Amino acid sequence: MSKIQEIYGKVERQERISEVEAVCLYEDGDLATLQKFAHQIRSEKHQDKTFYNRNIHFEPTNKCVYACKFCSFARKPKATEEEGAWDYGTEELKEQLDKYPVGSLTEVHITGGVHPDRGVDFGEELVSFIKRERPEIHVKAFTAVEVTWMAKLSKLSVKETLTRLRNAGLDSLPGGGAEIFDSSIRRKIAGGKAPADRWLEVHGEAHRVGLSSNATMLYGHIEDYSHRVDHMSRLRQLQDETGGFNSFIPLRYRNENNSMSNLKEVSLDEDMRNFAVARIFLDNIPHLKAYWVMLGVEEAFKALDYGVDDMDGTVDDSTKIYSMAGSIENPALSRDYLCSRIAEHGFKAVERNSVYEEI
Ligand code: V47
Ligand code: SF4
Repeated sequence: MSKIQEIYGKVERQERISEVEAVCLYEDGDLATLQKFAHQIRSEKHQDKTFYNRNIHFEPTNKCVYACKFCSFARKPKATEEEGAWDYGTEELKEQLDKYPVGSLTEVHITGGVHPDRGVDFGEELVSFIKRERPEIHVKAFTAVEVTWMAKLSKLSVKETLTRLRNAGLDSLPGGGAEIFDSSIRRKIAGGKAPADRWLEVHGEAHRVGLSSNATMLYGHIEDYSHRVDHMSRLRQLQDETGGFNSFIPLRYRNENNSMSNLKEVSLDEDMRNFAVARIFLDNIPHLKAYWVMLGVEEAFKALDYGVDDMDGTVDDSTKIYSMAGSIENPALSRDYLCSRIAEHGFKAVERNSVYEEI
């Protein structure tokens, strides 16, 4: 029996596959076969349900002490408004929240640049403001990179920082800042910012203090398949220990307006291959998310056939990270649109809260 047939057999028997086997699936797996396996796994976990939520983003600043090469969003710490930089606080947050009547929103996702002067106090201020104004809203805020910076600036441990944020009302961490864990690739594209071990430490600590989280992977730039598998393997290992990850979110590198714009974006088939292998390999992370804002709406619906069970949310034109990198301008989907398109694709739309309880 050929190597690939042996791996197919393992997947069919629902056995965990190794890193070497996952690389082999990426390289030699037949896309239709990967699709079939990924679909079987998602059907077993979630039947025909496809999850979404009603969420907005709040991006408090795009000033950043780092200069990741793939980033189209960040401005230098001393950049001015004329140069496209912004600093928002509770006033702007209030303006944003006031647009939404009580009950029309279940989550605010806060992330942005790593601001040179904003430590844990600023994080606490934003989170507690939302909890005071709108206690029913789930606050998913601050990537592991932002948390690491807050801890450093406020001279606290990661655990102390997370505990303070949790006590202020933080509910979970988003999955950003993971990029690709391999140190040689990470150094080239995201030099200087929290290394892989720190990212994983922050999420492990978050899980231990009672905050769940998500995990992303930025792919389709200078990494190869072994780097993607290494990335997912480290997540799988941490998940075995803590069980705190809700969803895995592969993010295809978008190439406009950044320092790696010379790279071509990968094809749609490559996106689908990536979703399918992720669904097969990450047997212990319950949800696989297609973030339509980044991937494109049609592409995200297509991904439902490749193991994806979550479409993220309505977003309502509240994020700039992706449009600045060449993705959808003014991203917003109504609940009706999401539900009818999910149904058109043969799935049942299910509104969820941020920890995937059905609403
Ligand atoms: O870490 C930045 C990525 C991430 C580009 O947890 C880019 O539910 C592609 O993590 N091309 C931040 N990707 C966004 C994020 C996220 C999004 C949606 C939901 C959740 C969640 C988390 O955006 C960064 C980085 O990997 N990113 N620039 C780019 N040019
Ligand atoms: Fe800063 Fe995040 Fe952009 Fe990197 S990806 S430059 S950390 S905003």
